[in-house]
Parts: sequence; structure tokens; C-alpha cells
Amino acid sequence: MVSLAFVRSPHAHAAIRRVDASTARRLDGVLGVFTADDLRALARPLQPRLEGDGFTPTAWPALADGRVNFCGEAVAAVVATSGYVAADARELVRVEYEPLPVLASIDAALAADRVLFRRRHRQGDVDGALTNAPLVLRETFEHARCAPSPLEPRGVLADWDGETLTVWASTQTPSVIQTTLAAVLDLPSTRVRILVPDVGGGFGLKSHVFPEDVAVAAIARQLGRPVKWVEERRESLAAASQARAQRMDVEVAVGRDGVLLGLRARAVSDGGAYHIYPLTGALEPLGSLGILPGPYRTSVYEYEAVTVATHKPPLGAYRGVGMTMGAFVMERLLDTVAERLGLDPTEVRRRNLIPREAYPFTSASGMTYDSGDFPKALEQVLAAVDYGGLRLEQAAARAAGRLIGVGIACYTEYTGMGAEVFRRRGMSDVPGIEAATVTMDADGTVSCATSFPSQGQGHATTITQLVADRLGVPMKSVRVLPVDTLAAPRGSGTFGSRGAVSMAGSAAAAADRLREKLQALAGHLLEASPADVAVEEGRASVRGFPDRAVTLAEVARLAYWLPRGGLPGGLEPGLEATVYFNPPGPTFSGAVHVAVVEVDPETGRVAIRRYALVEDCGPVINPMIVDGQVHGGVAQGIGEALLERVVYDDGGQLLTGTLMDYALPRADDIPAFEISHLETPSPLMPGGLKGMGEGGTIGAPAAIANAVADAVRGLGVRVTQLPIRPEIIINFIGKRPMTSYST
Ligand code: MCN
Repeated sequence: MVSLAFVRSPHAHAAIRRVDASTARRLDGVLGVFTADDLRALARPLQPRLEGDGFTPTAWPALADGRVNFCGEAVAAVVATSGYVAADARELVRVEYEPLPVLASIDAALAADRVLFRRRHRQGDVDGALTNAPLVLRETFEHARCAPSPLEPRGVLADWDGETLTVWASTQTPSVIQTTLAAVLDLPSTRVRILVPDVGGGFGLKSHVFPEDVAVAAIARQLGRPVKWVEERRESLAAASQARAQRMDVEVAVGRDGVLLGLRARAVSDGGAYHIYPLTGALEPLGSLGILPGPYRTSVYEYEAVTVATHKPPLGAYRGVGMTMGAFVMERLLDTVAERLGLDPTEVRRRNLIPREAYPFTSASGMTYDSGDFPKALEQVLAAVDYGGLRLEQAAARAAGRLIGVGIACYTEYTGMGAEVFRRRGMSDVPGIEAATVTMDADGTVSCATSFPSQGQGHATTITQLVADRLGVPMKSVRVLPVDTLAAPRGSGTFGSRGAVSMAGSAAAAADRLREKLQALAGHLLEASPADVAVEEGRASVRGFPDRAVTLAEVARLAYWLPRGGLPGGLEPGLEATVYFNPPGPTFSGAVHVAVVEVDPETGRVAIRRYALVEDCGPVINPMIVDGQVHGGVAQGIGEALLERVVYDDGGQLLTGTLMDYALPRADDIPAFEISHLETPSPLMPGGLKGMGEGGTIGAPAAIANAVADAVRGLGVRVTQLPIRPEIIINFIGKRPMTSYST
């Protein structure tokens, strides 16, 4: 196996005049230096598609071809006998660039009319609502660029044996990468095998296919030896996809009673240099605007979603994609309405929330919310935190000069999307289905292969629970296999909180089919009708006659070592079932979060004093995993709310290239969590299951932003940007005497 290192552009936009690799090639241990000239004929660029109007396609080559379009783009690849030699040789590759003008901001890109995507939506008379409403609010909100930063960066290892390309990839989407590599390398997809070993975090970043994946595979095929590339942290911060980077202008018409009468919004995302494959740069603004109406009744709504091209890395998926900004904007608006009308923030929400009996509810953006009970979730979380008592404590603290704030956020979240959602969005490269194969071997032990790998969500545990329950075997008898496309059926992958829904629809459904077969086989052995056979605790027995029983191992053996005369009732040999599943969703989950924060008036630093939430993902398969997902999601949301910001200068140079500069939340930033649940089952899904893996990240920035705004109320601070930077708070506080605020 040999190692690969990329030579990356120090310029955000430049023509590549010459690449001189002669010195690098001479270094001992170097096997080759590849440029676009070498790969052009071997690999096609990544060109994601989006059906419908308003889409300008881009082509992202495996190595920059003639021009670099962001700082950090891969220009050449060095292959050497070790990672150390490759890194040394990388330094010896001389690239001559001719710098070109750089677009480094949304405004610059808009002025140059560099639009990658534009889509509009209109429902009802927004102009009329804005003209006639007693109260109209207008505000601009911004969300900084974020770096998804999984603990384990990207990694890919490819091997071409003359017949098959075998790729070990740290990916969320094995089937998609299989199809894509086959297409860009001009191979039949059955000649591309993807294996996904344990993945140390993905958070949406690894749902994409990157040029690095293509370059490593193409070079391995060319060299005929296994080639490995593991991303360095600097590369992860500079050249992997980034997220959010959005500005939203909103106008909202409000009645005297605080009821929202109409909404107009325009979101512009800084999409970077290329559309990300396969999701495209449409995802972020479309996601935000689609979910902006939230769990509220507004029906009059108009939006424009825009993504512009800049000289930065492409914008991609990151936990809560689009929805985090949507919830932040809506929840800040509602708190502003409350403030302007002298209402409590909880009261404004009560007056606008969709009541449980109104579900299924079609939102102002045209989404069908299947289930939810936000009025109940709100009351439940308010009781849990003793909201009245909390406000009294806050008043006492403020009287003592402490800046304490309480923030509330309600959000609904689309999860468990199937093919229909991706087709409707025009995302033709995302299949939308999932699948699982469940096999019981002749000794009664069970294995399960799925199309969707886990990146830390605990799939092996929850799939095991579902399958073991249905097949009546102990959990230790079930093995969930790491994804290998040779053995696993085709699907889409783990993203968009589709895992729980997919495992219920595929793995559990496949186990149900096997159980029926076990009942039929056991019925034959026990001389009973299959319907009378109970399958539990590793045995099949006749209902009501626990002693008339056989072990499942005996039953399973029968399926493979056939009895004389064959299996009863024309049953086929073997105990294996594969189920392909198209999730009928989206299923809508949601939560109400309450954050209590304290702002340090000297430093502007925000500390989270309490964090409570009521979460609804329908029936919970595994409470410990679900709570763990909430912890992780909220932790990432805290990063977005207070810390994380990818910064580029006007020349497109990255200023936050290490984790010393890009501030991820640490243990001492994270509070203790008070989590409780409410279960409104989805009428669409067997068992009522809904997803939840992104929820924490959606709710936390909104709740924290509202809490900070509440803490500094009266000091003139406008909380309209994420992250909420201490220097912004302190600048405002500095302008006013500390005694000027009132409780
Ligand atoms: N679950 C459950 N009961 C439910 C719903 C979910 O027990 N009613 C369990 C599921 O069985 C699964 C987990 O909770 O083990 C998350 O399920 P789900 O919400 O369906 O989400 P996915 O499995 O599809 O995971 C994807 C989601 C997303 S989109 C991102 S991004 C994300 C996240 O999960 N990335 C993660 N959580 C992550 N957690 C870790 N550790 N690492 C990541 O990269």
C-alpha cells in the first residue's frame, strides 16, 4: 500500500500556469506525481444535477484543471511509499499561479451575478398582509460558515486488482459513492466495491462524494496498487465542504394579538466554488426557507432561495442543514414580536402553534406535517423548568446586576425522507430508498446487512434490538455487519435523520418475513399450524403448550439441511430476506428547548446555566441512544450559537485553518441536560417511528440566541447573527451604563 498527499492551492482564484514536479519525483520513495493532465482522461469531474429551473451546473474535477477556485483546492497528488515521504515531496512540487480577482462575499458574488441556484415560492397574498398588518417587522439574519469537523477526518483507500476497484471509505453513503465512482471512472458499478469500516463521525460532511475520492481511486487504478489518503485536520478545515453561510432578509406581518399573518423571506447562501455532489448548493437556502414557518399556523408565505458562487470550498450538508437557520430566524422573530407587543414569549407561541388536532397540516411552504403536539410539548417543558419560578429567579439576579436570560425555541424537523422528497426537490442523484438483508444461519444466529452505515448513531444496537425482538433471539445472537456493497443491498445512506425510519422499514420488515418462515418450518416440526407457533427466547413453541417446543437452531437447520421430501408447503430453502424500503415520509419530529444563560458584562462571554427540552420522535427504540443524540446535537448547536465561524479575508484566504482558530465547543462549554419526551407517533410509519438525530443542532442556536437576547435586553444588542460573538455583545454593553436596563 502506498500513501497519497495532495498539493493544495494557496490562492483562492488563480490560473495554473505550470506544475513542475521534477524535484519531487526525484525524492526517494516517490512513485508518481499526478496533475489534471494525468487524470483528465481517467476520471470525469463531479457534476451534480438538480431538475427544474434556476440551476447553474458546475463541474468539480478530481484535480484543479487550468484554474483553482478556492484556497485549498487540490492541484496535484503525490504518491509515495509512506505518508511522510508523500508529505515531504508535496513541498517540492512547484506550481506557478497567476492570481485572478476573488469573490469572497455574498455581496461580491451577487454584484457579479454569479448565481448557482434560485427558486421562488408563493402562497397567499403576502403584499396584502404586509400592507394591512398593524405590526410589520423587518430584519436581516446571518449565519456564519461552519466546518462540520468530525473527530475523524475524511479517509479513503482504493485498490484495483485488474477487475474490481475495492474502496474502503469513511462515508455515510456507500451506494452513492459506488455509483458515482463507477460513472466517473467509466466502470460497471458491479466492478466497484465499497467497504465502510467504523466511521468516527460524519455529521453530513461524509454524505458527499469528493474529488479526493475520485483522485485516489483513479490513481490506484492507474498504479495497480492500493493507495491510501487520510485527510489532515488542516485539509479538513480548508478543503472539505463547509456549511450554513447564509443571510436571510425577512418581513413578517403580525396582528395586534401576536398572530403571524404573513411572511416574506429571501435567503442567500454563499455556496462556494462548486455544487457539492450529490446534494448541490441548493440544500441550505431551500432547507431554511422550507422549514421557516416551523410548527406555526402561518399560511401566507413567499420566499426566494438563492445560492451564489464564491471562491471558497463548496457548501454541503451539516447536521440540521438549513433547518438550524430556519428555526433561528423564526424563533428570533417571535421573541421580537413578544417584545414589541409586551407579551411573554410563551404566549406568542401559544397563539401561533399548530394544535394537535390540526395534524396532518400542510405548512405555508407546502410540506405535510404528519404529527406533533407542540402546545403540549411547550407546557411540558415549561413545567419541567418551573418557568414562573425561573422568571422570578431571573428578576432577582438582574436586580443584583447579573445578566441572566431565558430563551425558548420550538422547531419541527423533517426526518425519514423517501424518494418522493428528493424527486420533488429535483435531486436526481439521490436514490431515496434504503434496504436490509437479514439472514438466520443454520445455527440460529442472525446477521443483518444494511445499505446505511453508522457514524456513531448506534445503529448496530438499535437494529439488533428490532431484529432480535422479531426473531425471538437474544441480542447477542444478532450481528449487524459493517457495510460492504458486495453483501449489502443498494440504498442511499445515513443522512437526513432517516436511520430509525429506514431500519424499521427494511431490517425489521425483513426480520418479520423470516419470522413467518420460522413459524412455518417450526409448525412442520411441531405438527402445529404456523399461526399457533410462538417464536421467542430462542425457541419455537406451540402457543399454550410451552413444552411442545424446538430450539430455533433446530428450525434453522431444517431450512438448509432439507428433510426427505423437501420443505413443507412448497417453502424455499434458506432463511434470508431482503427488503427494499421507500420511506413514506418525511416524518416530522420536533422539540421545545429552553436555555438559561448568563452573560458576563466584562467579557461578553456567555455561559449556559440550564438546558432543558422536550423531544418528540414518536416511540423511542433506545432511550439512551436518543438522549445521547440530543447531547451531541445540542453540543454542536452550542458551537454554532456561540463559537464556530470559518473566517476568510477579502482575498479568500482562510484565517481559521487550525482548531486553535476555529473554536469547537469543549466540555466546559456544555451544560447538564434535562431531557424529557413526548411521543406523537407518525401515522405514516410502521410503529409510528420518526427520526431525531439532527434535532439538538436545530433547536439549540435558536434557544440560546433568544436567551442571550433576553439577558442583554434593553442594552441595545441585536441578536441577529450566529455565532453570537462576545465582542459584539461587549461593544454594545460598553456603550451604555450598566444601570440603564430594567427587569
Ligand atoms: N432512534 C431511536 N428511536 C427513535 C429515533 C431514533 O432509538 N424514535 C435512534 C436510532 O435507532 C439511531 C439514532 O437514534 O440509532 C439516530 O436515528 P435517526 O434520528 O433516524 O438518525 P440517523 O440514524 O439517520 O442518523 C443521522 C443523523 C444525522 S442526519 C447526522 S448529520 C448525525 C446524527 O444522526 N451525524 C452523527 N448523529 C450523529 N451522531 C454521531 N455520533 N455521529 C454523527 O456523524
